Amino acid sequence: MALFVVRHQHDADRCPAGDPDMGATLLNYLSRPQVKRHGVEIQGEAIVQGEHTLYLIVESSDEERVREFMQPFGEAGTVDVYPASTCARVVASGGCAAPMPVVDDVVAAMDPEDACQRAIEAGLVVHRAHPLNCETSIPALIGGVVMPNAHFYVRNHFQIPDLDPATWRLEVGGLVERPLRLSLRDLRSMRSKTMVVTLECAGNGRSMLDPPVPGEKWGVGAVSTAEWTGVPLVEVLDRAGVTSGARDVLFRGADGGRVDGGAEPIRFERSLSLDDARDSEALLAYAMNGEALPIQHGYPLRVVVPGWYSVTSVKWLTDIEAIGSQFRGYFQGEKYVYRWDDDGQGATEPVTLQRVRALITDPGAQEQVERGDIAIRGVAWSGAAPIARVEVSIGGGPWQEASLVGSRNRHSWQLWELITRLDQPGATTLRARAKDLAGRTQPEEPAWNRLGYGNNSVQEVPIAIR
Ligand SMILES: Nc1nc2c(c(=O)[nH]1)N[C@H]1C(S)=C(S)[C@@H](COP(=O)(O)O)O[C@H]1N2
Ligand SMILES: [Mo]
Repeated sequence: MALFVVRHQHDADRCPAGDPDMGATLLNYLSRPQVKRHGVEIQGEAIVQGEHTLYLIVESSDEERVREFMQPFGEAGTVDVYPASTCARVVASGGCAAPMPVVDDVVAAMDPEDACQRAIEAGLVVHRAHPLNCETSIPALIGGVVMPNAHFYVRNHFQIPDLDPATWRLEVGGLVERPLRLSLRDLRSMRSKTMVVTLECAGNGRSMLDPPVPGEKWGVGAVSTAEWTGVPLVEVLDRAGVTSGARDVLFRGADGGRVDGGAEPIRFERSLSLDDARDSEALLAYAMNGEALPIQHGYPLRVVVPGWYSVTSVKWLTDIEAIGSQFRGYFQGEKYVYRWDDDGQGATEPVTLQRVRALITDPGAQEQVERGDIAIRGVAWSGAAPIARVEVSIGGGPWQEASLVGSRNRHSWQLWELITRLDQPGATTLRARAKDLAGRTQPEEPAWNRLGYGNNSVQEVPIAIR
């Protein structure tokens, strides 16, 4: 279906709506079921007050049908038909005049316009329409251990693969005794495990770095928590029998494309050392919050590595390969490494565990708060260890210890709250900081690095007290 904007104008003395009979006939003509018979669907209609001008936004397979449908209006005045597109489509293509983005022909992909439209409708903050990147809006984080799937942040490097579960297979090979080829049904029949796990993008908080660095300009919402169900990675590795020469376990996604102007498209690939693969409790997840994995989160199967920055949690998984050396592909050697120097020439350090961090979810930034008793709430997490304590400072005042709410979950964020009083009207700031059981704390200022990863500096939320 294509989108069109239609404009009809007539002279004041020929206004069909001026005659009650003619007006009624018009309304019937424009009624949804009747319009449908012409192969046209009306999305919106409006008449410009006093201008004798009607605008319609319609969908139809082609312009000819629209013109045919508009014929009675042509008898009363003029009819113009303009091919049109949605805002999501235009932004995804990179401008009003640009054709739809060419998706690298690696795999069948989801329509970028659809993907973007859905994200907008779910209230996600879109940072890039294609490939789709959007963060969870902080007020939406409030009140729950898990994020509903539609509100879970989305981080993509390429187009979103549209995989057919009937033909999709997980290939397990490389340095293994028994290569495997598993269908979704095979995986579903294996021992399953359900875990609540927080995923955080290593670039979360990048927009706070000064001087600014390239990359998606994440606020602090590139983090979410879900209940994941799937097969423990070790089950699959053991079934395949990894041989003693293996060093890394490589995960390959179905998505791919050209990076940095490279001639050949590459696939999205990441690895874990064999030890980390075994010790991390990694899951091959096919369900998210009790539903099949949504397409943008990796349908039909993704890796979920608890505690690690989620670049390692490869979506749309098609291959697991045991390899004899340390993997150094683009997303492991070039990107997702800390470069502490500013010329990019020095040593690098891979992005691994999520750093300890607290977020204030309530009240929200710039919120007006009534003077008196107040509950300040948020979440806190750390890849290395459970959260030991969270403290809150109001207006630069002393740090007050918040209480940790609910169970201490090893791999998901911890809810916390502080009930306190705010007596001074005016503008102030709230800050929250967390410490984990391994003794890790948050820095006051972001630790600048070239690609802007791992910024876990203490968050500051400005509010106004009335
Ligand atoms: N195949 C594939 N897996 C991927 C990515 C990707 O672009 N392709 N992005 C990674 C990054 S950087 C992050 S932060 C998480 C985001 O997961 P989500 O979109 O489900 O929130 O997926 C990871 N897995
Ligand atoms: Mo990420």
